[in-house]
Amino acid sequence: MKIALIMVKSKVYRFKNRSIFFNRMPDCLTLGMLHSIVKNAFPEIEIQLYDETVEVVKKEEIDADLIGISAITPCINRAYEYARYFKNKDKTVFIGGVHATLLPQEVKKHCDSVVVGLANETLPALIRDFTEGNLKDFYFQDQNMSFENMVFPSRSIYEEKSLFGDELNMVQATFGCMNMCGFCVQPYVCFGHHKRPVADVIEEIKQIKDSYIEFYDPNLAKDKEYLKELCEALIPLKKQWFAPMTISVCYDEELLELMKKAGCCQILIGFESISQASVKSINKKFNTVDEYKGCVKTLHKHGIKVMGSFVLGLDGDDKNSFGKILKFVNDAHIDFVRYTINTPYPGTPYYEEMKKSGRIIQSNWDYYDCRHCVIQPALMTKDELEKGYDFLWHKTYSLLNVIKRLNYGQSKVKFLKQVVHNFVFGIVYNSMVHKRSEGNFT
Ligand code: B12
Ligand code: SF4
Repeated sequence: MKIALIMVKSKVYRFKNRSIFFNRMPDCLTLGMLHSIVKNAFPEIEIQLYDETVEVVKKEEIDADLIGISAITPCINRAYEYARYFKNKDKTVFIGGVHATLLPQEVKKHCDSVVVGLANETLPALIRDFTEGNLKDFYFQDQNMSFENMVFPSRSIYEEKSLFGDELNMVQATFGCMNMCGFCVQPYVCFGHHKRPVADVIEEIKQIKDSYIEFYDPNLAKDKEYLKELCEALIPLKKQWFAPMTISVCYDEELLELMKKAGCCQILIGFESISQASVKSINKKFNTVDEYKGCVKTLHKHGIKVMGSFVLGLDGDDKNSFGKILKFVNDAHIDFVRYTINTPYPGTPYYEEMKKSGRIIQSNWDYYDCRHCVIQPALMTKDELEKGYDFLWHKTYSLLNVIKRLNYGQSKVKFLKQVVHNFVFGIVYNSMVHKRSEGNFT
């Protein structure tokens, strides 16, 4: 039996100019994990992998009995196009991923079967049922699913697809997050917050050749005791690492010291807004705007760089907010900055709330890529918000602002290295990654 697993790209987002080499760098663990799940359960099955985010996929050449498609919300329409194509060829199609988890009933209309939540246990069940002619409409992640002894992702699947033959260097120790921030899907994607045993994570990391790893956890600091245990175990491995976590870590200097010792070089923090009213509107209780600058300073003191993430267009923001944010990120000396437009994802209470109050102005999921305004902002127009988003991405990464922002007393060598790194990051993002377009591609 042959199974094809396809990761689809989104329509109005990036991955259009495939010739540019940045487009051939894999940045997702999903196919590696799905490949490993199938391979472990059914070593005899032939698995074909296609990732539209790094390669041109010729669907006419795909010949498999079972077709599985992975998509997040902004990619889901593309997944439906693929599903229609393969169903017309009498193939059996199933779809999984975040959108399928949030809106399984919608997704079912486009395929034979839907996988809801993590696929570790359900994908083998689906394949077994298919071979027995007993495929079900839905496969739901068991709420008591075990996170012990999870299979390790297949790390070399991009050897031929990517530009540099990269091995995947990402790892996930914890899943989900129950902090319930309004705009976030994490409370709903895998039915709670789950932790793998530290020993399992360490065993997996030992097998990663790269000396730098990225944690793909939504919030690695959700459980501080767990993070401490993980850090202790990471020390002998001498890896450098990056992870997303909340600002709460900045209030525990002992933990920061341990993180640094364990190889942490940068963390991503969701500051979200510099307006306390906006922060409150999304229920991000632990973010105190007045303390942001001090928190960044503390991280720098411990040798940890900060990638600051901001959500634009929250209910306390108006068209004057963008200039203030630019000044703030410079004054606070945030090392890297990311901006997204506030996007309520379908299938969450936040989306329902926006729908009820008549604020949804775009219902095509293609535009739910955090680069387009899909809801009526409270204190400005859609145009003002999108222009403010463009303004911030461009201004934040202009050479002048990069120099201002990174001038916080680090050594000359570190400063120059950071300026170059930031400048390149800015060029990449501004020219292709965050760019908005109407996306006509085949
Ligand atoms: C890496 C990553 C990216 C990468 C690439 C993602 C991609 N597919 O295009 C980059 C950096 C490009 C990116 C960009 C964006 N991302 Co992103 N990203 C992630 C991240 C951090 C990790 C994904 C990952 O590799 N997980 C590890 C794998 C193993 O888990 P998984 O993908 O969930 O897969 C499991 C299940 O979902 C399921 N499954 C998934 N697919 C399939 C398919 C089949 C057939 C089956 C059976 C099962 C199945 O089984 C898998 C194993 O259990 C997640 C957060 C997270 N921790 O999950 C966000 C996340 C997926 N991103 C998200 C968002 C919003 C975006 C952006 C829109 C905005 C932004 N942040 O800039 C853009 C848009 C991208 C686009 N293509 O248009 C949201 C998705 C929300 C949604 N409703 O879909 C997430 C969940 C983050 C969040 N907000 O919580 N992202
Ligand atoms: S802390 Fe981060 S991951 Fe957790 S719910 Fe809030 S935004 Fe989502």
